Amino acid sequence: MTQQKPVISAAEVAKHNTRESCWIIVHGHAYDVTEFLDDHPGGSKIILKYGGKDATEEYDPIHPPDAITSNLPPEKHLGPVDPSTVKEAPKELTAEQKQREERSRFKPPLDECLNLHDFEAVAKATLPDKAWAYYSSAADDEITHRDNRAAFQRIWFRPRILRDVTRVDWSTMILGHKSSMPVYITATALGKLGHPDGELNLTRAAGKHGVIQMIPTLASCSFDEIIDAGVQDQVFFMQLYVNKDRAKTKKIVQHAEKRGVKALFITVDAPQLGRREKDMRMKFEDVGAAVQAKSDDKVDRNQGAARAISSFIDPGLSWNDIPWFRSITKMPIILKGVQCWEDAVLAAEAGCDGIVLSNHGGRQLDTTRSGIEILPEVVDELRKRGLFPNPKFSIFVDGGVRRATDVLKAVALGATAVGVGRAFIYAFSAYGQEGVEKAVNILNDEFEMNMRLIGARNISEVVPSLVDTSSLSLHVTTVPEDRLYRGNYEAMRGAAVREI
Ligand code: PPY
Repeated sequence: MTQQKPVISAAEVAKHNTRESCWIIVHGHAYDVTEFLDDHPGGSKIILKYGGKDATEEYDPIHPPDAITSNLPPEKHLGPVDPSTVKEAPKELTAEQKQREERSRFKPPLDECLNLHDFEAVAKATLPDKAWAYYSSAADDEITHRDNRAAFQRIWFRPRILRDVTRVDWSTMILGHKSSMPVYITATALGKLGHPDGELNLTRAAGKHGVIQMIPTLASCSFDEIIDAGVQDQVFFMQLYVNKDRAKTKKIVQHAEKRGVKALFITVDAPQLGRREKDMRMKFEDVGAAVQAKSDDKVDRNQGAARAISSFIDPGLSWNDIPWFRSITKMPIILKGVQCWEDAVLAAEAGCDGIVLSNHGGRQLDTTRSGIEILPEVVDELRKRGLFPNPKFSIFVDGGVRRATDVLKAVALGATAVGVGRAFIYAFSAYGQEGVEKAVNILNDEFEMNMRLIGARNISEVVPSLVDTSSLSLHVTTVPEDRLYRGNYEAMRGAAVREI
């Protein structure tokens, strides 16, 4: 439609830079956003900052490409802007950008990444401050975030010997779909903060390596873009934040099912978004991705990127909604964010197809236990009730997974597969699609070696007796320091300066 409209000059757009008449340019097209100003989930101030100008660079990381076209009525799509009239303003790099560019020049070659931690180190050095703050931040004192990692270190192996491990196979089935490893790429939002191709880096790598990707509700790329980037028969799951407006949720779910998504993971641990202080300290200015938000939501831009765009999520979601989800989709329904055996049992009894034992990467309630720590109690209680093992009810775990040994520990304790989120974002933030492929290859190498060393030839031989969990629930000492997270919590800058 927009293509048939007359070409507009940048000078004409520039005249409309006030609250009374506000036009912006996104991807070479002009839009009249005057009436949308107060409806913008990120508030009007940020749009007004770009009134009369090209907002593409600011818009891209935090909006799916179709956000503007699908939120504005067609008459507000003004038409293409004549590129010859657009004057590129000379770009002044900020001190932070200059430092990052400098560090990026000395980025280690991809081959030097030997494990998944390495991607985090490179991402920390090279990502823009806001992106690093958003991805790496966790709730409050980040204790749960650190313990997600530490919990795996409280499990020890009891390897078996002399089992002829010439051939080992770590491929598996996840919800009836083949996966090259008991790992899936879990949902993480705002992929374009880290890399211009955002989530597509994951899609392309996953398609090549037979790994399943969970598409996030708040991806930077549009849902259809992600599906379209998949190879034939590529398996996708979908992560869902449930909107207060159930009609919107229904539309999203049914569209996903129509496009062939194989399972629906409903996030149940975020009735309100946790305080990620590192993110909040960034005072994220543009907060627009939540195109589902309601017009009367107030936006506090001091709350960080995630909190500012989460107002559409329904805190009223309850067990009573499960039958409704069943009525609108035939996809398996998995609850993501279960944190105790009681809720695991309720989920099984409610007819769900599975659960993810997860604390949302430590980003929600601080000092909750890690998914891996909860797994044994969940398995025990389900087993007592005849609900485990059960091919119709799968248990997944996420949080802190960086090594194939972590995955094997979870599988030994009864998980079908584990989700890996941040490690893959860091991989593409640092090295694009190639980084994700390298991360998958590293995991494959680790699986081969570790399957041999624990004496398991295939996933069905990865059984509880291969692990010692006697220390798993001990919280008698403080969470140990870990080279991965040292210095991850960033203190208030002013205070740090005064200390020096
Ligand atoms: C998170 O940041 O933890 C998320 O799950 C994504 C998100 C982003 C913005 C609003 C709500 C959730």
